[in-house]
Amino acid sequence: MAFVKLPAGEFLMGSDETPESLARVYPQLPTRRFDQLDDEGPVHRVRITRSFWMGQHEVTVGQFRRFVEASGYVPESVADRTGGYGWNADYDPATTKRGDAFEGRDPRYSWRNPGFTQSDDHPVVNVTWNDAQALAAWLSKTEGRRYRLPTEAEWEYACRAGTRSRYSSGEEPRSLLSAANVFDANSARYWPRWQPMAVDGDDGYAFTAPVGSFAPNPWGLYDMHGNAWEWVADWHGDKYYAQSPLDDPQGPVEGEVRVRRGGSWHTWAFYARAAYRNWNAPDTRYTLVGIRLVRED
Ligand SMILES: [Ca+2]
Ligand SMILES: [Ca+2]
Repeated sequence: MAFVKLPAGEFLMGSDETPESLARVYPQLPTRRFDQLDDEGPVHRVRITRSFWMGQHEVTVGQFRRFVEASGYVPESVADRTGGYGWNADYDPATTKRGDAFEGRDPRYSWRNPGFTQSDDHPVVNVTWNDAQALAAWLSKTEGRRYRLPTEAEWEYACRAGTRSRYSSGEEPRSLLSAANVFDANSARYWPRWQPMAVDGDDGYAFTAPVGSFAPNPWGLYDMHGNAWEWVADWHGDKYYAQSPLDDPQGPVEGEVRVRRGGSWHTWAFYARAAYRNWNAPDTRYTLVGIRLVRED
């Protein structure tokens, strides 16, 4: 795994953009979507007091396979026998009660098989927060250096890479076309009813892309926006930013759901913004969610 050393530093975390401003940039979204972003504010200053090494890429299928084979670890979707989620050309969300874009849970889907083709250099998906912890613990033990998930603050610091715009590539969704694999014209061929939500253009990938296929951000990190959502260490707290400490915030002490960041290959550009926060239970596995690790200095 390649890592990039990030310096200690400070930045402004979060967003306080108004619904009116967002509606101008994302006119295709219903306006109620812009009223659900309270957890992105207030914008607050954060200091990262120590340098750290950020994974240059998302953890790949090949890397995760080597971990599973060498450690004997059984990923949660296999261990609990309920499986993961997957894409199936014959599956129609409209005829299902849940209406989800993907079929599952189903034991035929797991980190090995999300229903679409992935080679070893694609980001691993259908992995849980607990699986990410197991990978970090095994690597730490094997290599004698500490690996872990980034904190949410470290993640946004790394994603922004000195920028304050909606994306590290700029303010406009179209700036993602060369910088991130998101829901685009390619993906819309498979989910035509969400065509209006597709970023205006073709990024070349309907499903996951090999990591590092797009331009890096200013700090040399790839796919912080898009490709696979990335689990971070923190519990999610709706009001956390208002009480977050200045130095090295670690998230709420307790919670029920873990944060994931950055959006994915199937995510509308609005939800791939640097400030956007989403979350799931730690045993959630899904076709869109993967891992990026930090190595300590
Ligand atoms: Ca795409
Ligand atoms: Ca990503």
